[in-house]
Amino acid sequence: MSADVSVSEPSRTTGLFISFEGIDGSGKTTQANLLVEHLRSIGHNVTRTREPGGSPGGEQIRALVLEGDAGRWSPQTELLLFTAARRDHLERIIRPALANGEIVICDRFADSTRIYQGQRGADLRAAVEALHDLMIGQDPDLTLLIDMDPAIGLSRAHQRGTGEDRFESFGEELQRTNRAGFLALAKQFPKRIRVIDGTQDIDAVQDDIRAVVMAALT
Ligand code: T5A
Repeated sequence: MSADVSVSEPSRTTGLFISFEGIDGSGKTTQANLLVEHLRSIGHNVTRTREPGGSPGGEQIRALVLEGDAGRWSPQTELLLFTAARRDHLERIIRPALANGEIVICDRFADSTRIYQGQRGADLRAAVEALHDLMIGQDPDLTLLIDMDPAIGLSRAHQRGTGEDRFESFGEELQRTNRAGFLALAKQFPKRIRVIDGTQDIDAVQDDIRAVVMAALT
């Protein structure tokens, strides 16, 4: 087989599930897009998706949870909505793509629920895990956690201007708590979650990400 053919026909027969995580505005979307572009350019089949959303039903739930007043939903109701969206997304998009041998790159997954909902009440983290085990039962093979100063992340997220700002309206203190929570998760799952320094320029962050992903693919 020539070098050209091996590049255009990667030999993966089982999929690889990669998620991006981090606080709001940490650069997940930018980095996920660059990674997808790179992996496709070297011949991989990639499904690019996101949460909340990713499937038609999941996107409808996305509008419910991300728009409106901060107090629109209680943390418990949010947990149910995010889990419902994730279940639909898994059934319709993620599992079929993985079964087809594709690399799935997902902008946020269950770790976001562990942090954004699980840290908002004493008994909520246990409820998040129980519901995850019952209804989702799967975590990514690899999670890229983009670590970022909360003030910078929040100012970047505010520039987005999409109206999906319900969580950012909780303010910088929540971002600080969430950053600490993500870093603690990375210590809890050191094999799956890799911490990337998001304060570097875009290309340098991407270089670090590619090094981790290419190692996972070999
Ligand atoms: N949520 C989600 C839950 O509460 N529970 C859950 O279970 C799930 C799944 C929406 C919200 O939903 C919550 C968490 C969130 O609050 P989201 O759509 O992923 O989730 O929202 P954000 O994280 O806020 O997404 P953003 O698009 O704002 O941030 P990103 O994707 O982290 O950042 P990105 O790439 O869009 O970059 C933001 C800006 O910074 C610039 C970019 O060009 C862009 O302008 N930038 C950089 N500038 C300088 N240097 C760099 N290295 C840069 N990288 C990016």
